[in-house]
Amino acid sequence: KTYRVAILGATGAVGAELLDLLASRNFPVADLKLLASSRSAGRSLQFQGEKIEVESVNDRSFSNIDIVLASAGGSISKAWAAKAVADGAVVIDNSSAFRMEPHVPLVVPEVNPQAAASHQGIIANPNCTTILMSVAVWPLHQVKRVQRIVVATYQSASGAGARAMEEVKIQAQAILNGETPTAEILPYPLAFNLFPHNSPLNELGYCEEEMKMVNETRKIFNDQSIRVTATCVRVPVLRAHSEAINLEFETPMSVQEAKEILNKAPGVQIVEDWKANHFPMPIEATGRDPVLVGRIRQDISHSHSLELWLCGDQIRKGAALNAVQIAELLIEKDWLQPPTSGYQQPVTIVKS
Ligand code: A2P
Ligand code: 11C
Repeated sequence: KTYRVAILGATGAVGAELLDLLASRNFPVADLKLLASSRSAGRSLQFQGEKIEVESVNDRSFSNIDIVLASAGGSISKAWAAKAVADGAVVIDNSSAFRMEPHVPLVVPEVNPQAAASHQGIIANPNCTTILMSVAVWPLHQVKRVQRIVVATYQSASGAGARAMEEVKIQAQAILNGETPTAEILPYPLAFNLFPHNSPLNELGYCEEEMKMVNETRKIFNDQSIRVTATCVRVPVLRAHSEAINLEFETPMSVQEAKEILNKAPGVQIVEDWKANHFPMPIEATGRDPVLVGRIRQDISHSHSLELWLCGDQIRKGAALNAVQIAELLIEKDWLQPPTSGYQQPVTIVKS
């Protein structure tokens, strides 16, 4: 069986990766529709050696579509997801628009695949930093409960989109030419610099990105009591995020036990060469599927805690790959059936 697929945001960084993954994973595509803004209408993109014209998203875009992979930002998802569902499609949404709504499953296939079964037409792909962290932490949490996570992120430019990636290169070139870099997409020059994540701050001093890590982790783990605190930072790396994670367990977990668990964990690859001081790096995570985990060590300040370091391709497992894996899961489990009544706006919306 094959499926009619639409990519909303096909010209973006995640859109390009979705195209690549659908081809390389031999996703059963019957027909592919590429959607973006009117700016891109008429452009062509390659899929399996064929040129497909990009269309400006419109009222008729979702008729005869089975699966929509949406990655054009929250406002675009809010504007179009319900329409796509009403037209009979299932929407796998990469934006934050629906993640915390109670009736929308928030899915990392290695962690909570069963959550996808109860979808009402929209399934949310978590925030990239949360996906990478949950793939590494969940298998440990299954064996010995993690009661608190303290995480610091080192997030690449790709998280701010394709144009931000281009901007960092231009900024780097400007600096090398002895010029002063300018910033239009990013809030400040990122090349040879870093800055705390620029999403809106709440009254407690946490930015939205940090609160996504708190709230999304709880929802994915289905554990409202797990305590999470995060510091999110943008760094001048093109497309892989890194995270320094401290895990406090209810009862002690040894480094050896953690390594044995992570060695068998789906989606994880341990990268550790202590003699060479070689551990996960963004350049080695780039273009790769697994979350690279290393520097697994006892926290010398707490007998129940471990430290670890990870890197994962933000565009791939942090976004496009996770979305394609959700689509594959729906097909494999026969959970794709369109809802009979369309997407229902829930009465209460839990704010992230
Ligand atoms: P476009 O290239 O036409 O602007 P990124 O996150 O890498 O910046 O990509 C954002 C994606 O979302 C792009 O494909 C972009 O298309 C798309 N997009 C942005 N605004 C709209 C819109 N108003 N309608 C549809 N797609 C949009
Ligand atoms: C970043 N993670 O790196 C963000 C971008 O909730 O999907 C994606 C925001 C989101 O800035």
